[in-house]
Amino acid sequence: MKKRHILTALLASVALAGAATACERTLRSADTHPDGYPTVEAVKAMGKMLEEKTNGRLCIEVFFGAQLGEEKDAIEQTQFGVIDMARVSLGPFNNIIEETQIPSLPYIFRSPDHMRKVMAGPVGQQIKDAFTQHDLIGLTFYDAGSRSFYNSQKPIHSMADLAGMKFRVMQSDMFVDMVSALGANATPMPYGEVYSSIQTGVIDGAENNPPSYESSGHYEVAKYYTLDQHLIVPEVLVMSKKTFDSLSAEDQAAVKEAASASNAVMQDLWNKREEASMEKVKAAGIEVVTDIDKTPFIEAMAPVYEKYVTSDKLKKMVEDIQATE
Ligand code: GTR
Repeated sequence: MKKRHILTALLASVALAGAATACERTLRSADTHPDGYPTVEAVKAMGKMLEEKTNGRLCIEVFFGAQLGEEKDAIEQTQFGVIDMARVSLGPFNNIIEETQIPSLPYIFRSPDHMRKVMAGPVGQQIKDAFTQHDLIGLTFYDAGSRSFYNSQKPIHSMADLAGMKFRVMQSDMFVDMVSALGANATPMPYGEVYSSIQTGVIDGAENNPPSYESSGHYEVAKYYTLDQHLIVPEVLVMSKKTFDSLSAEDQAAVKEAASASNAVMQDLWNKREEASMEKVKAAGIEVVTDIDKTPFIEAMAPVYEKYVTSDKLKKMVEDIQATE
């Protein structure tokens, strides 16, 4: 290599290193959603606040679109400290942390507002404490609206219409039982496999909130969406305890503050995206069923509560949620 070329290469690598070290330490955060999705943008906003608060000691890079793996794997990698942070649903925690089953119970919350209130209170704290025993720090809970069924076959107007149909659920035994209690069949699978599974007829459909239904493109292959709103599962942003413990007390506090502050950003983006997503899928010709009687759905959930709300501790959590105004 000629001298001039060596110099150019050297300068380029210095420039690159400079860009990378503008921040002393970049935390890697996983998200299954595409760039621009409210959770992705909320964690990016948290990163900006964190960089300011720590004078550039800490930044966050969001690896969106499941670049670091599907949620179950991202959770494990975060527990091991391979990934610093993960923004995931509480659903995939259900089989490993029993407390997370309670806010994941069908029809436990009266509305997304009720969920927000509960998760900002003692029940939310109880869940954060449970994370610590599993090598994770629960930083904040985010909104995920309400989840409803969609499928490629027919409009669902009642529970009877669900009979024998096959739906994908998140990888949580409780959701398998939830779908069975409604008379349908459930297949737990990672989010990234749902589109092709509907397209090829392996499953008839899945269930999710409007922004996920839209951003995943599932509406392209499952055009019947029934707003039965059976689940209001909070999202959570967790940090690896290994990463957290490696930070100074000052930086730990900054992480917690920036995470809480990102909630307002999330809320605003979420409200806008929910509306925009519904408009987009309707414009694409989706048939949305809104006039559904939820009472039989709610009543059908009794065996699920019986199976999963077993100990006094979990019963108390249910009572605390119900008592939250
Ligand atoms: C979305 C949620 C994701 C993921 C996904 C799923 O609503 O935001 O974190 O859990 O659902 O169904 O796998």
